[in-house]
Amino acid sequence: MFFASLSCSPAVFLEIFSCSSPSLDSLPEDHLLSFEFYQFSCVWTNMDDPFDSYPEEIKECQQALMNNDPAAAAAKIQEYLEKQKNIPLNIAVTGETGSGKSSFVNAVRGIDDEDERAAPTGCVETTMEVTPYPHPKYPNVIFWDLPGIGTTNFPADKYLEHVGFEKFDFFIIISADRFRENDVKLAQEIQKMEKKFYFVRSKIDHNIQDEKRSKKNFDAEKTLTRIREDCIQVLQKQGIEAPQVFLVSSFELHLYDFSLLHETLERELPDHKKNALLFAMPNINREIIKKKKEAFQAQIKYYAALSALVAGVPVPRLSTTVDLGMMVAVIRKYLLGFGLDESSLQRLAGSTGVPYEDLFAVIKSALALKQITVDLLQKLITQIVSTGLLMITKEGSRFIPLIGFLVSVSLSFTATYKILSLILNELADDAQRVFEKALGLDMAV
Ligand SMILES: Nc1nc2c(ncn2[C@@H]2O[C@H](COP(=O)(O)OP(=O)(O)OP(=O)(O)O)[C@@H](O)[C@H]2O)c(=O)[nH]1
Ligand SMILES: [Mg+2]
Repeated sequence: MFFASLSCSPAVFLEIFSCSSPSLDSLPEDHLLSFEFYQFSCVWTNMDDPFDSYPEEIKECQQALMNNDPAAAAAKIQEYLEKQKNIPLNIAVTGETGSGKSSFVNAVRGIDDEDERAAPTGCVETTMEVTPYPHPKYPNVIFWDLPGIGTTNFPADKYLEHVGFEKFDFFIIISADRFRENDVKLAQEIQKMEKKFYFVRSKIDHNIQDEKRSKKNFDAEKTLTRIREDCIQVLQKQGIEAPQVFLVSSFELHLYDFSLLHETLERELPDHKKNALLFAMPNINREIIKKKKEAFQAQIKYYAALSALVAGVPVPRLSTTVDLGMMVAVIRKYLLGFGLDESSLQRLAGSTGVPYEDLFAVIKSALALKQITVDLLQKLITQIVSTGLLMITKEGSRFIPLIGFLVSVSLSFTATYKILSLILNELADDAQRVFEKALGLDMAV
């Protein structure tokens, strides 16, 4: 039985496992905990985690522990993580023909227009059907390329029925010029359906280039402000109260208002959908990379708990077992999220014109761009332990540990937590360096 080998009762274990603010002072003296386990309980219960959207699984997990059933507790955590991964996000992209809908759908998904998964683009390719384009790395996030309202000849209300508006989390209405009557009617109808909409003024790179060519005293900020204000005024005149307009170039998402668009969407989405949006965003600024890292970090306690609850394998020099297979899967997610896989880096080199070798040269982690295997990870962990970066044993033995399972649970939890955090930090740093190199922001290096 799970608690049979513990020197404290299930109730005490759960008190530590689930209390909102565990404190050493408040623990009964006859149940002295090892420092490691104290850390385990603190991290598990006390971390500020804005991404927790399925706390009921976690409650069920605690219940399973109460029933002396670690396998069921682990299954509940798995279920929670699986649900997190599959939270659907459906984004409708609409606007008049030629406005740049399909290009936007491709750019946000980090896909070249020539890619076989790309939405067809060009002067003569007209989007005629409602077409879903799942994100290549996060298929739960789907961008829907919609035919322009003018293309269908439906009035706004019938148009919304035609495209199946219920399934969309929000609408992006794109125009390459001032917004027209059709855009406004559509927005008003979307509002009636109690859905959100955002205006994207596309091809802003064109305007900037034109202005640069024609004006002696060219000022990019002034030009952008003028275009933004003009769009807002036109929309207000036609009856949209406080239109949210974002100036975007699908060829240069890191410039202009795309970051602002992401921030706004993130702010206005329900909490449990924020992560789905974040992971689907390309790494176009430092803030997005930082937020992805925080979101990954917030999940580590669950993986560490899983590792502690299931039988892992011993790693040389680590004096505890960890679930290496699970860790491999998690690290692969980090590589994808940060674009530190081979194909993402190739594509980044292609789209920025910075040679692949130059991007490769700023990467320091031994795991970036690798095919992650259990073997590779095991070697790396052994290396980390021998360099003294990870002192699980020493820290554990400095304190009076509880005997038996509790110690192994706490050590496994702590080891997994520390290893994943260490790897995540390194990969996030690599992602920042690659981003800076790609955009030529690394002059000081
Ligand atoms: N310079 C520039 N050109 C863009 C941008 N977005 C789209 N384009 C170009 O505009 C043209 C039309 O883009 P599409 O993405 O096919 O437009 P669409 O709204 O899907 O068009 P339809 O499917 O015909 O309704 C293409 O030649 C794109 O390359 C942009 O941000 N900047
Ligand atoms: Mg199109």
